[in-house]
Amino acid sequence: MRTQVGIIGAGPAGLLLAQLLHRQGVDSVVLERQDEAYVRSRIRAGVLEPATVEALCEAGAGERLLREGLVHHGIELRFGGRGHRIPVSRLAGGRAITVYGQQEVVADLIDLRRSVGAPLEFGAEVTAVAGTDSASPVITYRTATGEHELRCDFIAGCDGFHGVSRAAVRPGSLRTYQRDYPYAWLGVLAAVPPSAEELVYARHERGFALHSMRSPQMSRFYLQVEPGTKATDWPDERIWKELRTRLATDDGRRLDEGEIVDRSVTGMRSFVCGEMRHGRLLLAGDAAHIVPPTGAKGLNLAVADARVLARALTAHYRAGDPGPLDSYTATCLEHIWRAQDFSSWMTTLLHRQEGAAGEFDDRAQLSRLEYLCRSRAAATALAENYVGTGLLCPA
Ligand code: FAS
Ligand code: PHB
Repeated sequence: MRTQVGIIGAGPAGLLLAQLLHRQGVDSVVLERQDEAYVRSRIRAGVLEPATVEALCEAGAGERLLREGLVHHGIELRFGGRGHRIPVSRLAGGRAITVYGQQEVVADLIDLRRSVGAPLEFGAEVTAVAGTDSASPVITYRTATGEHELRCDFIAGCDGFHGVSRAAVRPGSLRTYQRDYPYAWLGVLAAVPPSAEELVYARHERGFALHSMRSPQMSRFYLQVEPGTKATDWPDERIWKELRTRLATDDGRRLDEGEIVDRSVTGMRSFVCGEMRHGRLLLAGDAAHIVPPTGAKGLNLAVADARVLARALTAHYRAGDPGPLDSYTATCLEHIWRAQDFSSWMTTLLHRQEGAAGEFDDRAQLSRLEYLCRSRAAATALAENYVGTGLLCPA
């Protein structure tokens, strides 16, 4: 087979890139190793920045999102038994976040890909990428019917942090930046109406907790846990007891419980590739960077990369302009590092750290939280970063 752009991975980055290219008349093939049911059911992110909503609408995948997404204008910081609302929209020029599960975004993009009849192959595991320094790189992949080759003009590595595309880059030629964190997140999806109207980020001496949601009927929670924790270490009763403790307020706000339908543990790291273009191989999304989920940036970064890459490949094919591809990394790194810094800041602001330095960090954390609730300037900086600084897509 041959196509213009071979896309590895049917996550948000790969699927959105494929659709944006399709709308510009650029052909692509999406290869995904998991089966469709697995991809559609994966529970991950939940908060969309305005730029992400705009990109999905631009791609033609915004109808259900605009109908079912929950628009939020603020978040709550909870510490010392009290809640403090940050009026995000009022501080960030009226921009709001939209709560809409990543699995819904992915489902909408898969349905759209099917509706335009463009190639999307599940159960197609890419095993090798070759010739990326040539004008005709080759993807080798395996399906139930055997091994196949896909020749392309370009390969988009949208295969996540553990994919094959970054691994295909010549060893030693990739500058990377990494920061690890001494904690992880236990994510919980529960069939119970949210007990809060907006997201609640709680800093508690026993650890961080987050009350998010997916719909008026489904709540999403996270608990800071030790690295290496298994989801099976946390039976329902232990989860609810810990959430009640960490989300408790002096005025006794209620936390409704319900059936837990999913639980999983996610590690925490910050990671950036210093170069996202390697000849005819372009990395996008988690294949190029990872953020700790506290800042709700992972999905939004993947969308931002796909938008930049779609415009760069379109400039190459439609105008013969190599400029946007040449500046692909520099353009993306601007929003990537802003999101990295914010995600790291939100993470250390709210998570409990053990050990001697922990006591100093505790006092400094509390001071930072109190300052955020007193200072309009500090709260504005949080709000601007939370909705996305729009460096990439000026109004
Ligand atoms: P993805 O990982 O979504 O997609 C990559 C795709 O490539 C996958 O479908 C994979 O199966 C496929 N693939 C990999 N290797 C392949 C191969 N060899 N051949 C073919 N296909 C291959 N972000 C937030 O903002 N908030 C959150 O709360 C949050 N929670 C998360 C929880 C978990 C468990 C994980 C893993 C991530 C979470 N994230 C969160 C981050 C997440 O949302 C990512 O940022 C987002 O999925 C990135 O999208 P993609 O870059 O498309 O990568
Ligand atoms: C989620 O709902 O999955 C979510 C929300 C906000 C975050 C992280 C995750 O900061």
